[in-house]
Amino acid sequence: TLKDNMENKISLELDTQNRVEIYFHGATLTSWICDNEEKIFLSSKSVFDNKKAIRGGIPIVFPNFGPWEKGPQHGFARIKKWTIKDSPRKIDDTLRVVLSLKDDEETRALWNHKFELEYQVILGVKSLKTNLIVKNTGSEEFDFTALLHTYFKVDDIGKVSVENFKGLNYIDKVKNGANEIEKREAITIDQETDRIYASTQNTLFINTGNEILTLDKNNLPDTVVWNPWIEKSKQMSDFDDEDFKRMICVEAGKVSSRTILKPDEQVAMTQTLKI
Ligand code: TA6
Repeated sequence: TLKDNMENKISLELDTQNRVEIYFHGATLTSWICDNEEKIFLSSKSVFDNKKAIRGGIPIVFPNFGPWEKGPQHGFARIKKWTIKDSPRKIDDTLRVVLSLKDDEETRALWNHKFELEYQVILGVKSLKTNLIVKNTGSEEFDFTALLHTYFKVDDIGKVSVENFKGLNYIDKVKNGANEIEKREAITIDQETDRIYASTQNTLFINTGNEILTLDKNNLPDTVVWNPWIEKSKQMSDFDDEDFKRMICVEAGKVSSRTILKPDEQVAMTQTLKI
């Protein structure tokens, strides 16, 4: 049921043990309580000024992953105000809300295309599905990259491992974009890590130290693994110096190649998190 529908965010409560919180700013899901436990990391220093991207949660990266010449890095979707397209509704044993973002003068000034984004958030018992649909509502084709920049909450990064990447190519942004191959069964984090794995499996396993969280994805072929570690944490004003110990980003995306949409075409990209 829709609870405390404030002007900045909505909370969806499936039952007392399972609920999510979504800010209209960037349609940023900032909390996923599952079996009464928070699974998503949100920085205690995150700025909620409806300007800066929220530090944590699941920021939506569109129409560009990474730096670009048309505005802030990672595009404008995560810093625009989204609206409710379909109010929260019970569907079988899940609760679903749909949010949307359409082009406006501000976005067209940065990136001159007409689009509609639809973001379906579907909360189930022990699962959270997020489906991002990109529609080209204009008269010319455009291309984009997109990604769900999910911050997972962990107790101790030293106990975390991420699996199912062995043998895959990755771009190592910590080594000036060097092209490497993952040799490990399990990715562990003991230094700044910022890697773009291409053509990854559609099922990934995140061992948070407490449990194995499964990330199933569809039409999100790439996966970014990021932890800022010590130095980068100090450089982020909206992130505690010690917060690198309490989070890991495993980000399902479509970023290794640009997706082209012709007029009236659309594409859906889905991530389902399960305990
Ligand atoms: O997803 C990893 C990354 O691209 C890192 O390089 C780092 O920049 C991170 O995103 C956070 O970016 P942000 O713009 O949210 O500070």
